[in-house]
Amino acid sequence: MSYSDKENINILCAVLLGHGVSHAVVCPGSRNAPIVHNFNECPPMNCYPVTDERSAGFFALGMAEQLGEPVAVCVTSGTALLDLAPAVAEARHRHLPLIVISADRPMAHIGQQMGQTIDQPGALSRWTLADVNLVEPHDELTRWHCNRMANEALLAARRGGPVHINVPYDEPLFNFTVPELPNERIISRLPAHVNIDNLASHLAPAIHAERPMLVIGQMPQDCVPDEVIKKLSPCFAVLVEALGANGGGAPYDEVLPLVETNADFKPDCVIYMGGTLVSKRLKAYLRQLEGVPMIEVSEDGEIHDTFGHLSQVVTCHPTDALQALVKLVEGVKAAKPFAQRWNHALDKAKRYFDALRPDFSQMLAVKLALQSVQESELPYILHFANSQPVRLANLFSRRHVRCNRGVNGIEGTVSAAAGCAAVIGDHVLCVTGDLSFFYDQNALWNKNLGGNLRILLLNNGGGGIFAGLKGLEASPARDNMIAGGHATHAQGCCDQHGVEYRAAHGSEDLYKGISWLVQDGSDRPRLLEVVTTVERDRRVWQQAIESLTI
Ligand SMILES: Cc1ncc(C[n+]2csc(CCOP(=O)(O)OP(=O)(O)O)c2C)c(N)n1
Ligand SMILES: [Mg+2]
Repeated sequence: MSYSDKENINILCAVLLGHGVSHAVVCPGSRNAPIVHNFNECPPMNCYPVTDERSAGFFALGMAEQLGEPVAVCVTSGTALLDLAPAVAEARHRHLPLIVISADRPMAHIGQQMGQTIDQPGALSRWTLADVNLVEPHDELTRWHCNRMANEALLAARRGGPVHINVPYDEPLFNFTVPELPNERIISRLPAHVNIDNLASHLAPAIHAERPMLVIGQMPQDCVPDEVIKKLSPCFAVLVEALGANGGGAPYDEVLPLVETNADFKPDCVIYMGGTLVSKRLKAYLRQLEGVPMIEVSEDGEIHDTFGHLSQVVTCHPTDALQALVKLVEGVKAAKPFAQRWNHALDKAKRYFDALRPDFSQMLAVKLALQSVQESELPYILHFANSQPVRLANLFSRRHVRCNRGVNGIEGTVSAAAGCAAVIGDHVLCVTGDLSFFYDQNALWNKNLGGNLRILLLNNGGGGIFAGLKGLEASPARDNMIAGGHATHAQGCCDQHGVEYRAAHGSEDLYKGISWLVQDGSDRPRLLEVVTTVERDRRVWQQAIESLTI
């Protein structure tokens, strides 16, 4: 084994390994070649080559989400770094530990027409938790500085979010002559002990309220198990979407229009925790409630006044808060009628969607796919794209769903699912709309893909979500310009990348296609393209919602 002769690279590698980082997505380039060379030489480091940096960022994000560990993504100098911006923004809003490592040229070359040179330090600082520039050390002080900054960045990533480590160095780049990595100091940070009784005392006002509501936003898998919801439901109306709960949540966005003018459903205290909510309607409903105390559980103590009436922030991890709430509920003798009313309505809506038999449409495709996953012997993780797929998940999923919901981008869904699939033996089902899929088709241009990645492509020829925006139908620009209407299909790109492909144009193809998609038996990814139209999807959706009663 021999490493680069660049001291800053070797210090960084030693510190990364010391902090337990063992997964690195590596992108091509000559400036970052010595870093990639080093990673490849370090036995504990698993390297995943991905060419398109935009996809690489989301691939790393999907890995970090699955592993619950920081994952590095290493890029060359210039625009390669900027191509990571969408994934870095998503990681920031989802609190996912992404370590961006960019190779750089000496500062003196910036703006001097030297090629592939931009001002890199701090280029993504609007979204990163730490930004460090590891200039080449030349004495003990600069070596200490380099070590300390690398440690700072990695500790910041463990707080939950992206960090940027910029590494400038001069040529020659390819001297691989150092036999060992340096023995570097590793700084650790230990968590403070959490006192559940103390937390319970902060959250007690909710339990004394007559009509307490618990709203849970996006949460990592396994943070909100079914037992917790069951234990809380005698006291709280628990509103959680498929992105939050292990059991997939409940379709409260559809229940809300049926109850929002009924005072019996109005909460008198709201506790909110987790990330973003898909439901715009709930946000609007809670925003117009006056005088209702609202308590946010926020891991880092930051304020998210999502409903406009935040009265208190409790700083702790949501799972600790849930534990404290369960303890409080255990001490309550009688169930609260408000909670029963809400939870009954939510259960009824769930049963309605479970029993629904929609016509051929993206809705039928999602329902069948989820049913098939539920019945499958294979363990499955679900990744849904933004726009209508994630909304369909909220109607039909009875298990946790992942989604790039931090910033709601339509890019990077397939890449994130692929990253997850690369670090897990389980199968991953990625459900995506057509614009999301074609945007991210370079996710398939990836050597790390195997047979555990399955993609359900809902191709309705454009952004179907725009057909539901009231007033937009008056614009002649809607279909072609605003909704990105197109006639593209996925067979070509699947063939090109060795992805097994089938299409479904009607119910019969769909039933067969879904069972082919979900079953075992391939070492290549599979993709089922369900071909519908925006109008069909909209009609089926409307019919389904209109018949819901509670
Ligand atoms: C990067 C990015 N560009 C544009 C948008 C705006 N946008 C939101 S949903 C959507 C349409 C998505 O279409 P598709 O993936 O086909 O899903 P459908 O609406 O048909 O279900 C667009 C363009 C976005 N969220 N992110
Ligand atoms: Mg579409």
